[in-house]
Amino acid sequence: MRWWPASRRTGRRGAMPELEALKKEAALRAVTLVESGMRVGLGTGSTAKYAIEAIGERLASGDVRNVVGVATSDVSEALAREVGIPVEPLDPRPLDIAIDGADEIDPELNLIKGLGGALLREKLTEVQARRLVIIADHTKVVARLGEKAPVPVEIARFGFLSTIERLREVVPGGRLRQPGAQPYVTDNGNYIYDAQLPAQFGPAELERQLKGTLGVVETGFFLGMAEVAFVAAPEGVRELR
Ligand code: ABF
Repeated sequence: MRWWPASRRTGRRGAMPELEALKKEAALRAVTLVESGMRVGLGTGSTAKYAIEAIGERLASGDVRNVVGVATSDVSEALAREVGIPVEPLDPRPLDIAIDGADEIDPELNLIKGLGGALLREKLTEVQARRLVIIADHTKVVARLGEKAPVPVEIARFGFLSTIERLREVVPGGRLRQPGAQPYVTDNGNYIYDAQLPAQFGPAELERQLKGTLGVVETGFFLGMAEVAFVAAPEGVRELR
């Protein structure tokens, strides 16, 4: 079975066993929503990995039939194939459901995603899902976005140094940093930089400013997209809506 880092960019290894068990619980709860004949958006990350594996198991057991996956990264596509989920490319048809992890979940179910490096394909896929179902452990729940994580910004590789300069004018305090020793190259051949967020800011306004910056391809703000989040904690799985 493929080894799946918790985050392809930060290289954070799989979390402690009990946290992994919680992530798996959240994933299994979400996968109960998958029905025969569905087209399912398959997320990226160590929590989404459990959902992909569980869908594969339900297909193998005959519990569901004719489920097709649309993957949000090369890694999730490879895992889907490995567990026997037929995979199709994203096309204009709506998806019945998409199941994915997140880096932060606020009380309004606004999300920061993309520290796994797949934000562009995730957003392109998940915006076409009738239902976006988020799965996470309790450490991802925050009172406000930016509390624990930066927001990743995918930028075109061509002229990226100029884009970085433009971004430094937009990001509060100009706090923009490369996530590692080298720029992280996404599946789409773009770079990802992380924008540190201040205590007070408006996510929708900042998203508009970032997206309006020449050279920016997409951001890790997923605002108003999720229908429900299954969040696993030691006391059980909570359903946040
Ligand atoms: C994907 O997986 C990304 O949007 C997000 O950055 C990451 C979360 O990773 P993990 O589930 O491993 O914490 O959903």
